Amino acid sequence: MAASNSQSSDYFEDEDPAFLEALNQAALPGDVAINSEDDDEEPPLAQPSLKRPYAQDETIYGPAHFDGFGEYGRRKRAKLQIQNSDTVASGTKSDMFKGLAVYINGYTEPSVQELKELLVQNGGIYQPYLDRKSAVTHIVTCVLTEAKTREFKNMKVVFPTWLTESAKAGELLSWRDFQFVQSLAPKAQAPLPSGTPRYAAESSNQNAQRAMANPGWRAAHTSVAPGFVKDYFEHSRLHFMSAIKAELVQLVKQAQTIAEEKLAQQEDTSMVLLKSPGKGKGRADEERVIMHCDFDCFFVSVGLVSRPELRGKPVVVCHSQGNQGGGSSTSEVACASYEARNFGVKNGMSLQQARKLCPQVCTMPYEFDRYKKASLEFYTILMSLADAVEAVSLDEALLDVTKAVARFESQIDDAEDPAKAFAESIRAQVREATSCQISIGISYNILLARLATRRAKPAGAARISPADVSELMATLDITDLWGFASSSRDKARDKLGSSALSIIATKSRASLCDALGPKTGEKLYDAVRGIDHTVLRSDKERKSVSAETNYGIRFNSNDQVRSYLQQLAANVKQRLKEVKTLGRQITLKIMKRHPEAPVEGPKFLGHGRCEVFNKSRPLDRATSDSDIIAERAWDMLKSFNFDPTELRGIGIHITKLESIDGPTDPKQAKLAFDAAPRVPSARASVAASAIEEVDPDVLAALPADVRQELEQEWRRSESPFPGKPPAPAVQRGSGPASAPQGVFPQRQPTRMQQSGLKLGARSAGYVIDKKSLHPNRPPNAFLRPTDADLRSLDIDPEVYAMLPQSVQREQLTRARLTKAGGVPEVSGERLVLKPKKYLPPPDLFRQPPPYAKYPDPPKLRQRTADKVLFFTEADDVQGIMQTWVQAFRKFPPNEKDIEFFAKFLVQSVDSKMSTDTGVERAVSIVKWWLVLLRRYWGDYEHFDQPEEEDARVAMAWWRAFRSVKDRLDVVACKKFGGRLCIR
Ligand code: DCP
Ligand code: CA
Ligand code: CA
Repeated sequence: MAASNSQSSDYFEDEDPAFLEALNQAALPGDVAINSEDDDEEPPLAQPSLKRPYAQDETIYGPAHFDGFGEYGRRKRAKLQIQNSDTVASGTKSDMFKGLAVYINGYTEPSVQELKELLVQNGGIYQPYLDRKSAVTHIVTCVLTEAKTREFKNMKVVFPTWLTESAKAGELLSWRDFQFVQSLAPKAQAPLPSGTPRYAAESSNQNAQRAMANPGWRAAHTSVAPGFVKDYFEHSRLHFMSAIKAELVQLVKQAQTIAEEKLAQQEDTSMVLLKSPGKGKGRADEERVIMHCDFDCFFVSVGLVSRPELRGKPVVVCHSQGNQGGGSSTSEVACASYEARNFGVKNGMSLQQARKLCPQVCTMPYEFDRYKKASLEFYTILMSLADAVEAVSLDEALLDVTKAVARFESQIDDAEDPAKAFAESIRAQVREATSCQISIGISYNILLARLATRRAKPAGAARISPADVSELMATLDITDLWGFASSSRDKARDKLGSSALSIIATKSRASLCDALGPKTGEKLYDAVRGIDHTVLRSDKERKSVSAETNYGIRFNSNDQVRSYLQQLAANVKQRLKEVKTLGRQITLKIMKRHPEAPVEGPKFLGHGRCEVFNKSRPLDRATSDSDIIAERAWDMLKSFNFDPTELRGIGIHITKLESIDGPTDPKQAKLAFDAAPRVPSARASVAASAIEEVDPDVLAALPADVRQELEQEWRRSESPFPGKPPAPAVQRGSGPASAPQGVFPQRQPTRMQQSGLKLGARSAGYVIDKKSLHPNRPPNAFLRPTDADLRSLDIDPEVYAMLPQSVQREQLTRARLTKAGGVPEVSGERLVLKPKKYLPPPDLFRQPPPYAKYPDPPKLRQRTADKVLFFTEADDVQGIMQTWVQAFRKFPPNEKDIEFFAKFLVQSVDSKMSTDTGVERAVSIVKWWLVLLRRYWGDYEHFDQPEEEDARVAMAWWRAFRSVKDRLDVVACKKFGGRLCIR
């Protein structure tokens, strides 16, 4: 191999004479076959005798060629050949393997080391790499996975015996005779007498034989028995398990309907009506709250409800054998109680085995109807509480409760972990309804929630937060992760040396994909980092899209009503658009002042005591057209013939929904035609208080103290509109559809929104964040104004003191509004609270945002788990490198961080395991570092006046860079005879 290639390379600095000398002098096996006229990157050719019979297959069977990888590859391989030649020097025996370049795959017998020695001592080349850059003439292996079989299908794959037998014979035997064949076929079977079916050769079940010999028993227990089919299906657990999958959809639907009806009957609908402040929207993945709910030993738990005497005992559900008997039964244990599990009894085990482990085990029969009943209760509760529910099985469901937990949090006082408190409340409700325990795993994605359930069981709730992930994963095996079968475990053991996640966490994405296939590899790479993009597919269907208003509804004429309906319809249209849905039916809800209620109720602009009327009509077609909706609503409203001044609330609900793309989704299609709208006929309701729908802009335009009063009032109120927030399919990662807009769409953000206060229209799905509202102000303080305050509002304090409190409030509020200017008297004309556009005063001085400070500059090492090195690929490291450099723009880099990076890079280049990718990776990372340093401190690259402060930081960075580069060069010189070229 001539050292003629002295052109500069991407990876190495100029030639190192000592290395070139070594190269020149090394007697490299395979040199002989190289055409020295040719490109010096040509690999050794295959042995001529091997080539000949395959001349026509040259392109397939010929050795793989070096490609343009360049100097690094050449040197790497040259180095390898020097090593090969070292082995030669230690004792050449023959040159029978001359021209062979052999790659040894996986575990072999004899060992790789022995084969390697044998090969090289007899003139062959051992190739530890198998990539497109390597010259490999043969692959030696004892076993191949399916993937490898495909990968190697065009190569010469042989058993190791080819080499060992050739060595014994003293000549190269034909590889053909040792060609590798996968031994998938079962061991050769002894021939059976002709005409005998193979199963007849197996030993027979003596018990069955005996039973079959008894005609009476046969008549009663086999398929000839009357009602056998019916019985079979009634008692077959497996049939039940598969049939229930189909039934589950129906059961879950039923649960949703029941849940809705229950909610509608509840007095306090605030849980349902209040929506969190747009929390679902654009949420970071890690802020989601996903729960995995699963019954503890489901069949047993249900069975124990009617058999309390068996509680606390080892019990199993199987085809009942009574408390005795069954010792020889092959009946399968469907479910074992935790007490039985303590003896080692498991679901799916034979009863016989269970009895061996636990002779006193009690058995219970199947009770399929009861399982369904318990499941219906379970789902009814979940449907009423969760934002989205995915039914996994009768005893198991996945929930997205992101918003539900936020609502829950706003209603309880300082729970340490609101998600956990919410889970406990779900558990309590299920326990109450079914007398069974469920366990709940909580986390921010499905994968982790499922893992959390294992911690939670039995009878508990457990949460895995981002900080727990690496520690948890380090204790697990691949099969502990949901969705990874034992085949993945076997592949991981075979190709990665281990199926422990602590080991898998150190592997690159590429090597996982290589070992397990791209899809599983990617999934596993993410999973060990606690990442799971699985979408929760909600079975909780959206039944309606609506907009309701019941605050400030005061009209004088039908024209006003009509134009208001148009606004409301426009809002509904917007909401339909957001969820890409059309509707086939409209329901108009009207609140009319109760004949006995005062014209202006106690609450300012509230709806007061009302009668509620509903009317539904089909729309001619599935639509979201606001004109059609408004017109139909107007027709319906006209038909009531109400006096417009009596109206206090208007709501439009669109039901019988279907996807905007047409009813392609069978669920949606069904929904559009099946789901009867559960609209009660016109019913009067006495609404004592209300939840107000108010435009946030209107609110923002009010003086602060008036606003506070309204806020206080609202917190005490509830709406007469039973309904529930629609439940969109929750798209993990992308977040659900955006929070619905206020009644008046396309408004600018309000002042309150701008100032960060979480307050706005109830219809817009906001919740008042109690803590953010005037934390230091005693409640009701604004209700007790000082005399001076009152006088400043032209109110006589003495008169004020004599008024009832509700009148006081109204007086006060109105006076303040009047003083604020712009709000007309309530009586007379319809009150139009026109929102004021918020424009910051031109001369308003705005504090510039403060500079971020790093009181304690972050340590790079903190970014990774201590035990598990979580980045192994250039992409990962480049990202971290960038974060590091950016975070330390005002600081010199931390010595420990430099050391950390240096070690990582040196390892990449130097480790025994280091491969081409190791060096490529190190080079690309250091190059990226250089880019970053030049970006920020390019002027200081060759600077030598350390007095300036800026220079101090810059020079520290450059020093760090050079020191790391020097260390890498030492290694590179040792390994490859040249320094790395980074420019
Ligand atoms: N089942 C079965 N055969 C099996 C496994 C389960 O018939 N091999 C049935 C009975 C179980 C039910 O499915 O009660 C639910 O299965 P789970 O895997 O959820 O197990 P358990 O609910 O029994 O126990 P736990 O969830 O507490 O581990
Ligand atoms: Ca279970
Ligand atoms: Ca289960």
